[in-house]
Formats: sequence, structure tokens, C-alpha cells
Amino acid sequence: MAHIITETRGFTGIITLNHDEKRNALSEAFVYEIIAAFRDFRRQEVRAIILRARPGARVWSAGHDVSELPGGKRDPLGWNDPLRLLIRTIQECPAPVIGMIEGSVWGGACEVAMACDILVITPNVTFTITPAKMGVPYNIGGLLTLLNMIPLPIVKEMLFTAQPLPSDQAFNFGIVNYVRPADEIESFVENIAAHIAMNSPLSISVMKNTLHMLSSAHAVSPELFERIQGMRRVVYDSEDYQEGIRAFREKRKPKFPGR
Ligand code: KGA
Ligand code: KGA
Repeated sequence: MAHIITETRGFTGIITLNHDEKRNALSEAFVYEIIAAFRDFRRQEVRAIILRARPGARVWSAGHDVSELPGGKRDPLGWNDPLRLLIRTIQECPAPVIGMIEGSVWGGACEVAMACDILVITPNVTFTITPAKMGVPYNIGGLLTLLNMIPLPIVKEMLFTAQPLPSDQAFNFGIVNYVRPADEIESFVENIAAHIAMNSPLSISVMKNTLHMLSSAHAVSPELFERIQGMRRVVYDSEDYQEGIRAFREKRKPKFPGR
């Protein structure tokens, strides 16, 4: 059964995450559905895409499907992990993606939001970045997605405390473009999409692509890359990781030994 709803309005494609029972957790099957929708919209040459949850959703997305994270001794966020595929799909999509967000956003779903080109949120939105709650070493590209949107001291606080960042702070820090009440957000976002659709899609897609290439143009030497991967490996091989994943599955607070 499909867990997303897609719709085209003029030149705008709308993807509505519709798997409330699992709080829109990003399982492999769910992510593949979303990616297929992006592919269809590309074929239809839509000029803007709105990525949203159902009206009134309390959770926009609960992030990575934790039941699908490996038990240990393996990179939980490797190149072809569904979360990584989704992030690249959004970044490589020629049309701007507008994240229309209502409710709480967790873990990897924060990165999905930060991969969007424009963010419009309701006042009840919170962003909570959670790898430290699970002993997960977030991946390099993923940290860069966050860093490109969130000022360094703020992203550090979010990563280290894993506490929610409320909407007004997200707005004040320039992380989101607008905060709008739930009953206005839809027309507000569609209006932005309509403005985009009036402009040249060729000009826009090249500028989007170039901005992405420029903002990810960090030179990392092979040695530095291997060093970071080595540090990450210590974490996903650790007891902390095992305990984090186990605690999540057992719905209890983790007790991290720190090794
Ligand atoms: N992965 C897998 N299943 C999840 C899930 C997740 N991230 N979040 C929720 N679910 C399932 C949950 O197990 C339950 O299934 C159902 O969704 C409803 O959740 O009915 P079942 O089969 O038991 P729940 O908890 O009952 O709903 P709630 O009381 O409304 O609470 C909603 C929230 C979002 C607050 C709660 O579900 C929650 O805390 N979820 C986890 C949020 C989180 O920490 N996500 C981070 C995932 O990690 C991640 O993205 C990575 C890789 N990371 O951060 O590095
Ligand atoms: N280039 C050439 N001529 C221009 C011009 C421009 N950008 N803007 C105005 N003019 C001329 C216009 O053709 C007219 O000449 C005169 O200035 C008064 O303009 O009298 P003429 O010979 O017909 P107009 O439109 O009558 O004045 P106005 O009613 O007071 O309106 C002013 C604005 C600024 C609102 C209007 O002129 C306008 O929309 N201009 C274009 C603004 C714009 O879109 N600029 C972007 C240019 O592109 C650009 O910078 C690049 C490369 N880019 O963005 O990538």
C-alpha cells in the first residue's frame, strides 16, 4: 500500500508523507516510494516540488527507521543507505524542493528538511537531531548538509544535546525561510511555488545545481577521509552503538558505557 500521496497542481508537484502509524519513519520501502515520486515529477517536468506531511500531523517524520539500522560492526549510514539516497534525490532534483513542515522532525528527517531548498514551517515545529542518543556516528556528507544550513554553534548544540530546536529559534537563526500558522501555510507555500514556476526552469536548475556544488566543495584529502571513517568505525563497532540501538528497540533510556 502506498504511504505517500502525490498530486500535481499546475507546474507544482506535491508529495505528502502519509504513514502516520509509523510517524513517517524513513524505512527503505517508504524512501523508495518518495524517490519514485521525485522521478515521476521529473518526467512530468514540474518546476517546484512541495514535500509535506498530512495537515495536522504531529510528527513530520520520525527520521531513519531504527528497526532497519544494522545491529553493529557495519556503517549504519553508508553510501546506499535509504536516507542517503533520499538526501541526494532532493539535492539533485532540478526543481527547487520546498519543505512544508508541521509537527516534530527527528534525526535523519532533520537532514531531509535541511536538504530542501526553501523551508516553511508552522509554529509547533521542532527539530531534534538524535544520533548521539543512539551511539550513531553521523556520516560526513550528512553533517555537511546540516552545517550548510545551521550555524556551527547551533548545530553543535543540537548534535551534542539531542534536544529539540523550536520553530522561533530556527527562524531567528535563518535556518527556515518562514514560520506560518497551520491554516495559512498551504496557500503560502503554493504561492512561492507559483512564483518559481513562472521563472525559467533552466536558469533555476543550473543555479540550484551550482549552489549545491559550491556549498559541498570542501577539499578532503584521501588521508583525512580515511581518518574520519576510521573514527566513525570505532563508534559503530562500540558498545555505545549496541546499547543505543537496543535501548531504542526496548523503548527505554540508554546507559552508555562510553566505549
Ligand atoms: N524508526 C522506526 N519506527 C519508529 C520510529 C523510528 N524512527 N519512530 C516511531 N516508530 C514507530 C514506533 O515504533 C511505533 O511502532 C509507531 O512508530 C508509533 O510510534 O506501533 P509500533 O509498531 O510500536 P510511537 O512512539 O508510539 O508514537 P508517539 O508516541 O506519537 O511518538 C512519536 C515520536 C516521534 C516522538 C516517537 O515515535 C519517537 O521518539 N520516535 C523516534 C524518533 C527518533 O529518535 N528518531 C531518530 C531516528 O534515527 C535517525 O534518524 C538517525 C539515523 N540518527 O539520528 O542518526
Ligand atoms: N536594462 C535596460 N534598460 C532598462 C533596464 C534594464 N535592466 N531597466 C530599465 N530600463 C530602461 C527601460 O527600457 C526604459 O527605457 C527606461 O529604462 C525606464 O524604464 O525609456 P526607454 O528607452 O523605454 P521603465 O521601465 O519605463 O521605468 P519604470 O516604469 O520606472 O520602472 C523601473 C523598473 C526598474 C521597475 C523597470 O525599469 C524594470 O523592471 N527594469 C528591469 C529590472 C530588472 O529586471 N533588472 C534585471 C536585469 O538583469 C540583471 O541584472 C541580470 C543579468 N540578472 O539578474 O541575472
